[in-house]
Amino acid sequence: SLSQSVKLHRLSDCDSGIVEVNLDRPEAKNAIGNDMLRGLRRAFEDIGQDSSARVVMISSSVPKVFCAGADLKERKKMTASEVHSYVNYLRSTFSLIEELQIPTIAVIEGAALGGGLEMALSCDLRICGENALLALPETGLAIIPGAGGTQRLPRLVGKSIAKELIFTGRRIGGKDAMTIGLANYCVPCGEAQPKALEIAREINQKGPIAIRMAKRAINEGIERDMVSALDLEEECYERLLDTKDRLEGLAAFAEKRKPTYTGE
Ligand code: CO8
Repeated sequence: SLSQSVKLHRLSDCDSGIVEVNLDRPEAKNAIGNDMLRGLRRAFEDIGQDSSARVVMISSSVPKVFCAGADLKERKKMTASEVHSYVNYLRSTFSLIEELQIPTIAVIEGAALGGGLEMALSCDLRICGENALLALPETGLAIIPGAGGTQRLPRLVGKSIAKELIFTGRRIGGKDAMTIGLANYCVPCGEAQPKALEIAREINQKGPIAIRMAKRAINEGIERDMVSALDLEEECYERLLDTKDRLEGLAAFAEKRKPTYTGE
């Protein structure tokens, strides 16, 4: 266990490669206090070092909540310079999540507010239960989203919808989140985790280096102009040519069997 409030589970057998980061701070609705933030940091540093990790799910074991955002009680006691270093650490932790080479899936049952939604925005996919409640309520607290929300939300849903959500701080449900492209799926209550696992398993079957290169090409390419983005795609594609897994994929196709990829 990395901290009181963050647990890291590595799944086994045919699901080995799938890692679950579980948020468990029921008394504060998974608010990101210092202990949780350190736990998240260590969890993602750990996963970043683990060459057997293929896909990550971030989930909550607290009923009806994914994460209530920054810990507003701890913050009230912080000095200005403590708030400053806390927010910097939060920002860099979310960047670490975003820049992880393998895919990440946020499993959102219930509230994902402020920093909680910003954490989910740092993931590659978001799966919502029907009871999901997503918002960036910061302007109501006389601040702005400060851990990536003003940048990652518009890149995902477009400027106009992101502005409406940030200016009003409005809470939206899982279905609306799916409609605007914020969530990949909205499933019945309690089924977000199984849906995420189903997707994680699909990803886990694919060529591991290919998945990493695809993530890199998309994430870095989208920030570039088209000519340079296509160059990046070529570079990522070429990285795959000499892999054993590529030959295994071709052999499996010819032999009409499922490929077994080793990540080499
Ligand atoms: N921080 C600390 N404690 C919290 C938080 C929080 N964010 N959210 C809930 N809690 C605590 C409550 O105070 C309560 O404690 P107690 O039992 O001691 O009174 C306990 O958790 C249970 O909460 P509720 O009774 O309210 O539980 P409900 O199930 O009725 O509601 C909600 C759950 C919907 C999550 C509700 O608690 C809520 O709306 N919480 C506030 C969420 C919020 O506004 N979050 C945004 C924070 S702003 C932010 O994250 C900015 C991050 C970016 C940083 C950059 C800044 C520059």
